[in-house]
Amino acid sequence: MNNYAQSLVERLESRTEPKSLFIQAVKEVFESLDPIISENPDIEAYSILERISEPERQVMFRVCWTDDNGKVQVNRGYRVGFSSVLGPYKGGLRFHPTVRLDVIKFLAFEQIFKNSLTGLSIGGGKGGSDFNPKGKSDGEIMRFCQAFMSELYHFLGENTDVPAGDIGVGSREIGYLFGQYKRLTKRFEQGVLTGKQVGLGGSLVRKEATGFGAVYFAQEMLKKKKDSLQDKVCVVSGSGNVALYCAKKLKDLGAKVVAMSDSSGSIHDPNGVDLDLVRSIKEVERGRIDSYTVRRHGSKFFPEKKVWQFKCDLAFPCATQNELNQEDLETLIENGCKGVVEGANMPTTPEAVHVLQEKDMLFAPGKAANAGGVAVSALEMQQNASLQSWSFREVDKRLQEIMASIHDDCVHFAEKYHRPNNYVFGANVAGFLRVADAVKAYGVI
Ligand code: NDP
Ligand code: 2IT
Repeated sequence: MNNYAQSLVERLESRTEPKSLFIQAVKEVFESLDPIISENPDIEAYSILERISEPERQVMFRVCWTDDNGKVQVNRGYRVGFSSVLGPYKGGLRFHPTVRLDVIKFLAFEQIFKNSLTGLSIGGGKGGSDFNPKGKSDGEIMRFCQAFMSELYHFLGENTDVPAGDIGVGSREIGYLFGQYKRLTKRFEQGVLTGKQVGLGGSLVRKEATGFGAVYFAQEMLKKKKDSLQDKVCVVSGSGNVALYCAKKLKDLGAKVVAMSDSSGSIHDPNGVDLDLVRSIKEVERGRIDSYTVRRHGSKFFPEKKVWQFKCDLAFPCATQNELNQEDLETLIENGCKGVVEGANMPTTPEAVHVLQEKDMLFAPGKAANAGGVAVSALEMQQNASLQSWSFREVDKRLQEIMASIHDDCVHFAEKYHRPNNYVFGANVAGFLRVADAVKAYGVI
C-alpha cells in the first residue's frame, strides 16, 4: 500500500477496536488506490483520504420500548452519516443483535463508493440497532420502530439523510418508521425513507432490486467471457431479501439454484430449490429454513453448515459479512466453482479474495454487484419528488442499464491501469474518483 495511505490506516487502527470491520473495508479500498495516489499529488496535498475516512457525523442513542409482557427493553440505535459530497446520506438500517458502531461504520464507508458507482446523487450513510427482531410480535416490532424513529427523526430529511432497509428491516419496518416520522414532523415527506410498500410511495422493483442487480452484474461479467448463466449450478447463502430475489433471477435466466441457507444451517435440493416455498417460509411465515425439507421430497437440511460445501459453478454470498472464508473458498474450488458474486456487503474475507485474484477467478465485489438496491432506492426518491410512479418494466430496465454501466466502469478502470478482470480494483477506483473530485471541488468544509 502507498506510504501515505498506510500511515493513515495505522492512525485509524490506533483509534479502533481490534479486528475492526471498518478497518477491513478501508484497507480494501486504499489498497486499490496506489496508482491513483502516485499520479495525483493533490490527493495527499488536500488530505482527501483523511476526509473520506472520517465520518461527517455519527449519532448514537438509547431506544426504550415495552415488550408484550409489559417489560421495558433498552436497545442502542446508530446512524452514521459518512459522506454527503454526492448527495444526502443514503443507506439502509440494520436490526440485528451483532450491530455495533464498527459494523455501521464499515457499512456506511462501503456505501460511499457503492453509491458513487451508481452515478446518482446519493451520499453514503448507514444505521441500525442491536435490536433482535427474531421471535418478536408485530406489535413489538411496531413499538420498537416508533421508539427508534422518535430519536432518529431529528437527523433525517429528504435532502439530508434517507434511510432504507438492510438485514432485519423490510417494507413492514419502513412503514412503521415512516408512520412515526409523519406523526412527529406533521409532514408527509415521502422521500425521507425508501423501500416503502408499493402503493404507499414505494417503487416497483425495489424489493427485487439488490438480488436482480447482482445477477445482472454476473450476466455482464459472463457475457464478456462469451459465457452465460444458462444451466449454471449456483449456491446462494441466506434466504432473506437479497438471497430470494438473486435466486429468482438466476432461475429466470436459466441457472439452477441447489442450495440456500439461514443462520441455522443450509438446505440442499439437487432438483433446484423451490423458491415459492422458501419465500413463503421466510417472507410470510417468518420461519426457519429447515421446515423446507419437511415439505419438499429429496431435499436435505444441514444444521450449522454453510452452502459452500455443495458442488456448484457459481457462488452468491447474500447473507452477511465475512461469511465466505479461505477454507470455504478452497472447498468451492475443489468442487469446480468458477466464481463468486457478492450480493451481501463484504461477505468474502480478504484472504479468500486474495485467492480468487491469484487464481484469476470471476469475482464481483459487493460494492459494485449489490448496488442495484440503493440505485432503485434513488429511483424511488426521484419518483417521490416528481409525484410519479413508474412501471415494473421501466424500473427494471433502468436497473439493468445501471448495472451494465457499473460493470463497464469497473472494466474501464481495471484495463486502464493494466489489471484486467480485477473488478475489486475497477470498482474501488471508479467509486473513489467521483467522490475525490467532489471533495476537492467543494473546498475545505
Ligand atoms: P435479510 O434480513 O432479509 O436476510 C438476511 C439473511 O442472512 C437471512 O437469511 C439471515 O438468516 C442471514 N443472516 C443474517 N445475519 C447472519 C449471520 N450473522 N450469520 C448467518 N446468517 C445470517 O437481509 P438482506 O437480504 O436485506 O441483506 C443481506 C445482505 O445483503 C447484507 O449483507 C446486507 O447488508 C446486504 N445488502 C442488502 C441490501 C438490501 O437492499 N436489502 C442492499 C445491498 C446489500 P436468519 O433469518 O436466520 O437471521
Ligand atoms: O447495503 C445497501 O446498499 C442497502 N442496504 C440498501 C440501501 C438503500 O438506501 O437502499
